[in-house]
Amino acid sequence: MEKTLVLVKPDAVQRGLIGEVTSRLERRGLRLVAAKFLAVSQELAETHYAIHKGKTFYEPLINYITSSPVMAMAWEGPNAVAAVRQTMGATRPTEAAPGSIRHDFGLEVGRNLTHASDSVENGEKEVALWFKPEELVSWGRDVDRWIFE
Ligand code: IDP
Ligand code: MG
Repeated sequence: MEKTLVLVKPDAVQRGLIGEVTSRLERRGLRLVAAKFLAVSQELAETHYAIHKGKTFYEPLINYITSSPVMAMAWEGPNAVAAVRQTMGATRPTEAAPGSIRHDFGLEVGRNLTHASDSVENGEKEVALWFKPEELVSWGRDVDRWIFE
């Protein structure tokens, strides 16, 4: 089953939106497989955002993600990567579709509330970066057959 990493970033945690983000993903039909609340270390932040090293927003981005705790979660489902990116909305809140989290709660790209893996490959890599294998819970829901075809 396709897996994706979600981070409820520091701004969303500070604003009391962990439940909102989690609720939207549950309502969508995705299945939670792992979750932890943590203060992100400099090292984890730099590894997670390595692809952005050298960009103008890299340092502010590292400061942002390490500024306050985050809620890290792994979710799974058919097309989980695309579904979760859609629920989050475009990177810039003013370009995010109405009804998406970044549209509904955000204004600025540097305070855009959430992270979601952008490809199936990165979903696997990021889930492995943030969670140990034994932290991933393999389980079934009675309702799965009414959500997964
Ligand atoms: P994504 O989170 O939608 O995948 P990326 O392009 O991978 O977006 O950028 C990672 C994060 O870096 C964004 O979510 C946002 O927090 C931040 N970011 C991206 N572009 C800018 C920018 O131009 N200014 C400030 N922060 C940015
Ligand atoms: Mg990205």
